[in-house]
Amino acid sequence: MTDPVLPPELLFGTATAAYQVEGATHEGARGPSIWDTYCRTPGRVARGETGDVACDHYHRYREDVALMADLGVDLYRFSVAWPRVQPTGGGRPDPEGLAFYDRLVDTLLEAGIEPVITLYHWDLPQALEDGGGWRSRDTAHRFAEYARVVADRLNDRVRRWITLNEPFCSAFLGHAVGRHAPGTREGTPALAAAHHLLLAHGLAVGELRAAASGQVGITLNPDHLLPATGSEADRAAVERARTLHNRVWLDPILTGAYPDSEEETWGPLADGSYRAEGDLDIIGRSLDFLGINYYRPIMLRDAPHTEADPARRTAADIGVEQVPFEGVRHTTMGWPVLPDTFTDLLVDLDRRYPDLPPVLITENGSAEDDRPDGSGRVRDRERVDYLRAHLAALSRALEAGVDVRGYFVWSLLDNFEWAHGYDKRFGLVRVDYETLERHPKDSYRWYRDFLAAHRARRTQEPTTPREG
Ligand code: IFM
Repeated sequence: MTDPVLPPELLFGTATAAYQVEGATHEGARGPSIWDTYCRTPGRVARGETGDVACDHYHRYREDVALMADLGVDLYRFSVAWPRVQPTGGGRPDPEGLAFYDRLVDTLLEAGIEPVITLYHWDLPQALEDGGGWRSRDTAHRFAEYARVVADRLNDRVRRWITLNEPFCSAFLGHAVGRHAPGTREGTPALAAAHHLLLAHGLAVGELRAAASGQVGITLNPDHLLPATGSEADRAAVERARTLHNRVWLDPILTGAYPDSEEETWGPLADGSYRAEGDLDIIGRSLDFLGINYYRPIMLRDAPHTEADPARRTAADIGVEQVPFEGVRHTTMGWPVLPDTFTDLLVDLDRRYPDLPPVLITENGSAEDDRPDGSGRVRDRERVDYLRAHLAALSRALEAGVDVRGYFVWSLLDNFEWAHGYDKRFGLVRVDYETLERHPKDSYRWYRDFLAAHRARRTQEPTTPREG
């Protein structure tokens, strides 16, 4: 397969998140986050691994920025660790915590790379969890204050802001499935968490607009959901899952209303007791871009609820079951590689949401079983094929009229893959966790060549300049 040719104005980057790469969890006054606690709870994370050291990006960020400069990316998406900035989730910021992000932003700008900040990539200060966490409305207000602190400090240099990363995971993997921190299995409180995350997003949009002149968006991970059969029951199962995975996020943010499919999905759990008048006006504040993370489709069939009594169900117990895809390659995450579904998802979102803002693909990539050969080289052909095929799929979405402005590979580095620990490797750069040495993989060299050709077209082809 040859490399796809994408419009020269499309921006490219790589992405990481604080808890997955920074390490240095005891540096400065940083407080514990819910992930520090979760990692220390026996049986939660594979092999008992933690983000304590991770890739040591906190100390090695200069080397990582140099790698990105050599790669030739336009953008670097990283997250700010809330407990590094406000150790207990409120009050006076820790100067040492903020200073780290100052240094990182300055180093990026010196290297000609635009910083793109995610304010929340799952590391809630533990002190806030102790007070109810995302189940509590107060956490949304604390988040807005934190957003203001970071924006006041960095808005002179940062032009693109992402409020939350994948609130679906925070709310439902965290409070209903229990596979992410804080690791509980709840009903209505998980739906309250979802609402408060949305409210936190909307309040932060207000703060960012007041403090910063840059662009503001959110990153969601809408799923491309397929029914296992054409039966009425399987199609209804997909619609329930669409509400849980996609609509409960996209509808309030883009249309200012919750979907009418909530009752069919959650019954009495979605009692709305946690919603206040005016919340939807805040949640629906207009955005400059929508971040979308995409990796793989999901196939579903109708299935019995785990719990017969609707009042005792978790918010994830919606009567659906995943069905494996046969005859396709799977990554080491067990995710099927079906790039056409990336086009389908983007086109589908564009049709469903007429007011869809310009899109940034804020994550896309694959975890592979890549190992160095005798000479230390990582020949990760599967990752190159994955990225190439997904870029070709993106190009088809653009041809179909979807307004996509940027694309980020997940991830720059191998890193801490949450409950899976360190053995799921997504990086363009291999990290040797014994020595913390970085070793660019073949996919890094491929992306570098791809970006060089892309940049060359910028100077050759006349483009219509546009914001973004
Ligand atoms: O590593 C994660 C990231 O933190 C959020 N999006 C999905 C990635 C791969 O699972």
